[in-house]
Amino acid sequence: MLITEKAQRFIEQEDKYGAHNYHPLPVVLSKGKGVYVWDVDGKKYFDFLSAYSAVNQGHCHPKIVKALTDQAETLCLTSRAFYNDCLGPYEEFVHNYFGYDKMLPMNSGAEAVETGLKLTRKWGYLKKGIPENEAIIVACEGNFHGRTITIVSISTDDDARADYGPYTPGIEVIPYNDVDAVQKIFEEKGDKIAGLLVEPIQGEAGVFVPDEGYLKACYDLCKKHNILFVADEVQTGIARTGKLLCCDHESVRPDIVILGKAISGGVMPVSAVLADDEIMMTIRPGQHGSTFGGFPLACKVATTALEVVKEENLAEKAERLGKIFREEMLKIDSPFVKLVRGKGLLNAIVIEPHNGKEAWDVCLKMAENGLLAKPTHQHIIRFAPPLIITEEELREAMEIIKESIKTLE
Ligand code: IF1
Repeated sequence: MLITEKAQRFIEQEDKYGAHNYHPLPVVLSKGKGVYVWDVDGKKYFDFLSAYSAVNQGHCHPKIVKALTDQAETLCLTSRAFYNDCLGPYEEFVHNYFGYDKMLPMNSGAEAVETGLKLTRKWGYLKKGIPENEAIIVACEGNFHGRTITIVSISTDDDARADYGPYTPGIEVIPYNDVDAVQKIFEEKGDKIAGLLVEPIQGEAGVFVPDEGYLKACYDLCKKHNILFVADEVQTGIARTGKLLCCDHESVRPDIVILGKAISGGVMPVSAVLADDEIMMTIRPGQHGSTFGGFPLACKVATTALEVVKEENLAEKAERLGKIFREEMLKIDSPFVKLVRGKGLLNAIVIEPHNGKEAWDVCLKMAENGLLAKPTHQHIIRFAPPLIITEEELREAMEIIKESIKTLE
């Protein structure tokens, strides 16, 4: 892949002055519109990462950008020391949109997960009556919930976790997609377990879709043992998988929903936790918060980004186009393609290394041909275009993917 001098300068700058906590593809982006991004040399690409599903509404969506700039000229930040005229309307909008009594606004996905865990523990002590400091939260192997110390304490990925100890206690990890494991731990320790934290699809694990019925079975076990079902929908939510929430596929209504990424259309960090009063009201004034959480700019941007999801039928689009994507990718007859999986427009191809080439090489070839995607776990490529993509654009993009795989053979 050709790296121009101009691009190289930006890469070297990051390399020299920035922490080395990422290993990006050697592409330097400077502009985005809809399903496309452009690099500093003006080359155009399909964006098939969508900032890890944050840009579901497409880059620089005019309506969302307008909400941002209008509000930016009016009032940006008040803190929660005072009321403002944006938060209440946003909270009521989210109540009507998702059907939960209340929301708690935060900024990043990790903060929302932390909030969900704090809420789960509070409920465990105040409502369920778990003895002080004995609450357990159950999570799943292969999870990705963010990067705070408590969250990496839950992680089973050595890269994410190693050398960040001592780890937060009170967490038990069981295999994912294994109902028996849930049943077993609930039967052994159910009276001390406050919540079960699950991703409806594991993104980082390589778009690992659990068996049909898994979420429902987990939910039913939670109800049986008076345990909260906590869904991390940071990546799967907001229409990505073909429904507003991925849990909707199994008609499961989580006790706590954690949202982030696309709730703002990728315009700024906005996250939220949804729950009904019996849970949400266990946190009282002074017991949790954030300077920016629910700030006026975020309220306007998120409201508009959620409106766009409905107005442009993004859930239905993701469902329909996702089927086409998997169908077409399965048709690729190549030693590289081992497996195609996903739901809606959150998909992955599992790559079988061939001729010394692996997923990274496929991604470099696709970038050369005008499509950006990123490998995860060395042999898996995630494909998650903005949901505003048209069928025609999708077909064009799929040609690039096929062509790239074919030329590598
Ligand atoms: C990075 C993966 C995606 C998430 C779920 C919470 C968060 C995330 C289900 C935290 C964040 C990210 C962060 C990003 C890579 C990425 C990712 F590859 F690691 F797994 F999307 F697939 N829950 N996911 O997926 O949200 O605090 O980042 O706003 O570079 O760490 P955040």
